[in-house]
Amino acid sequence: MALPEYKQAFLSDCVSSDALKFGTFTLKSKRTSPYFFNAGLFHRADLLRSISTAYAHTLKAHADADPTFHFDVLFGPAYKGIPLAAATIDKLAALDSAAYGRKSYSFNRKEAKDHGEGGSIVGASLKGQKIVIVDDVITAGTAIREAIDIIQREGGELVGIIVAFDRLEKTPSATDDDGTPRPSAIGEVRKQYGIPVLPILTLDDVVEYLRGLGSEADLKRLDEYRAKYRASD
Ligand code: OMP
Repeated sequence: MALPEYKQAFLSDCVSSDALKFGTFTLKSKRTSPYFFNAGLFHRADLLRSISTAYAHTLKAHADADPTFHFDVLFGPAYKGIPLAAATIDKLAALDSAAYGRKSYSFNRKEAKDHGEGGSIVGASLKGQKIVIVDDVITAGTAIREAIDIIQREGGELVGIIVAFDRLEKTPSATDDDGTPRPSAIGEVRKQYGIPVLPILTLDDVVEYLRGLGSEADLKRLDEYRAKYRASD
């Protein structure tokens, strides 16, 4: 099935900016991966616009498909999530100002402030609000669980997570290539919290893209990697 226009546009920006690279990379999990997604490269103005527009479309597509889905605040965990949340809420309002023009964003301070307005949240309060987290990549799930803890501590209700890329990879274990089916960290978060975790792109999208345009050698390495580490959900 052809990718929606906004995914195609984002994928092509990922490749042209080198945010998505093919080669040999060592991951946090120590796995050797034939590709790497680096959201940190989206610092140029046109690329920030590209990634935030793609996040906005991803969230809107979900909300359009499920009329029971509502959120109040887009939360960007410090530091990487901060510009993403601000830029994405702006793009959502541009896509549909009636639906999103009065939604808010907020983020946490890394260190709590003990003077002035106090507290660790900057922007909209999370208390009693329906919260969506925006994050770049979830691999082991450490960072996202910290963000979920903050929301719970502040009395917010987590209703969804948007991420730029889902590697569709099972969680690492001591016997990493033992062939045992295991879920991904994203799959575990979905199940544990009963919420949608919505990626702009997945590894499957990249494989499809390479089938059309990429090198045969890259495609073969990605196919092999995907077969070896594919998550059970
Ligand atoms: P955790 O979910 O807390 O492990 O955080 C995700 C981390 O995975 C990021 O901070 C990156 O260091 C790393 N990463 C990517 O950003 N892109 C990839 O394609 C793969 C990884 C990774 O190391 O698994």
